[in-house]
Amino acid sequence: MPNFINVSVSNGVATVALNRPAAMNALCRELNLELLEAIRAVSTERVLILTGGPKVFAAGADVAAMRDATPLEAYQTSEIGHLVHDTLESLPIPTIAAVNGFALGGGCELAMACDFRIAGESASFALPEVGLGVIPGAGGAKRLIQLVGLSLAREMILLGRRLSGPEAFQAGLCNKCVADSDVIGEASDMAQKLCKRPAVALGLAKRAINASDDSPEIEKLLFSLAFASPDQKEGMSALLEKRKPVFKHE
Ligand code: CO8
Repeated sequence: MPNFINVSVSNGVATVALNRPAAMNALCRELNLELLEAIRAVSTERVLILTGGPKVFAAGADVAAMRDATPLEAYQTSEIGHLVHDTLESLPIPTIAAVNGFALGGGCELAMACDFRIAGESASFALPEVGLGVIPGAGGAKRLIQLVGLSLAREMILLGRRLSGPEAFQAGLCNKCVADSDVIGEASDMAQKLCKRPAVALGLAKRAINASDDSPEIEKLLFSLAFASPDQKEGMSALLEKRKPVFKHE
């Protein structure tokens, strides 16, 4: 049984909840290892919702554990962060971060590694690392630039600017901002919509999005691979026959 996360699955929707309330879900090594195992384990479900619960998403890497780290230990912290976030990003199923409260440092980086972010109004997104004498260490700078652009990313990283839920939505960091009490419900609604869509095409589209910086050959191959799924024939036939598709997700 994991100590710092809870995992549940219902009708193909996996929910992984960070559960280290005494330290505001600070991402210690053990929590990261549990998260890695859980993410891999739910990769055969249809959708993953990642949440920190109703109060806080995650207040970053564990500063208490990091303060006296040697450069080599710090490298290992960054390495595990990259591994968890890259695994999350490359999962074959869509992922949704349901964010209430603080998403700071590594917590903000973790949310950014998900495909979608639903924020509560009192959410707070920031990369405060420079103020602690370090820098974002789990791929956050690159993901932030992709989401909000270089100008705002510089403000957040170099000046420590925080974004509230509504500001994060306006900036494109979040897909939706809702009342705090509606965050999980909104994430579940999105998960239900995703479950209705053909799983094979979703997985291929996600890979194509992640590989959009790479050679166009990858997109050509992923596009052609979609034609190996019966859902391609069904989706196109349904359109031509003016009926609703019935997908097999195979
Ligand atoms: N690490 C360890 N413990 C933490 C952290 C943290 N990041 N954040 C909060 N806590 C602990 C506090 O020490 C406190 O513990 P205790 O009750 O034992 O004293 C408890 O959580 C509650 O915190 P506060 O009393 O401070 O609560 P407040 O409501 O006053 O403040 C804040 C909440 C604003 C979130 C404040 O705790 C804070 O600023 N925390 C640090 C935020 C931060 O700077 N995060 C960035 C860390 S660096 C980082 O993430 C680098 C990422 C590198 C790669 C990641 C790989 C995984």
